[in-house]
Amino acid sequence: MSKERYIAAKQRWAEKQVAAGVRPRAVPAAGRLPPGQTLTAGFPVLDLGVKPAIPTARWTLALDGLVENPVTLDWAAFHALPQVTDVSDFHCVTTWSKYDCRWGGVAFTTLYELARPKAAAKFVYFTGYDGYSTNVPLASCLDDDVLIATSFDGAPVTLEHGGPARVIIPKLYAWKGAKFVKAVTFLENDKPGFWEVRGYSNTADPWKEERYS
Ligand SMILES: Nc1nc2c(c(=O)[nH]1)N[C@H]1C(S)=C(S)[C@@H](COP(=O)(O)O)O[C@H]1N2
Ligand SMILES: [Mo]
Repeated sequence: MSKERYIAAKQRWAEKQVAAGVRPRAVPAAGRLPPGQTLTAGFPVLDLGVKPAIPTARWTLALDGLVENPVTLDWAAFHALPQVTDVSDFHCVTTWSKYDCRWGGVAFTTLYELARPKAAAKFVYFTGYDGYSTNVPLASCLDDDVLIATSFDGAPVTLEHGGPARVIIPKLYAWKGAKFVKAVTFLENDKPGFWEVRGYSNTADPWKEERYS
């Protein structure tokens, strides 16, 4: 399937969910699995039909927008920053969840301290090498479990799962974490990303079943 047809199909699916009245059940989260989710042992792959193969020698990550210190990190500079690991659960809006994902990389807060966003910056806009984008309030990015991950279960993040580096924001549905991440842009005003302009929720809290808007 072409990229355009694939995206159109996913968009129609989201629109159908809204038209059919698929609404949050507002079931209080009993335990670890958010409402409406099913646990999977595997690790499905979701992308736009494009997997941009960026060799680490050519990889860069830009920290830009409303910041005191705009920087573009290459692979060595990124790895010279403090590295952390965090184990978290992964929730995809298409209803699968995966427990105990062990991600390694750089904490978002480290990049935040490096770039020094101005006081007016309230939102973060992530861009991927595949043209993907997604938006998140800055406050949601400052939790300790938010990483730019370059490893999964002790091995480099594979291309299909968004390598060389991907964003992980465990408390939000997984589309808020850009794979193949290329830029982190700090903004004063919110700017909807790829799926957000196509009917997905702007806020994306799995515990409130904020799937589509
Ligand atoms: N760059 C990019 N990031 C992306 C996507 C994408 O298509 N391109 N898909 C998102 C969606 S919808 C999900 S559920 C997760 C899927 O990650 P996975 O393929 O590792 O399961 O990546 C998110 N990040
Ligand atoms: Mo997704």
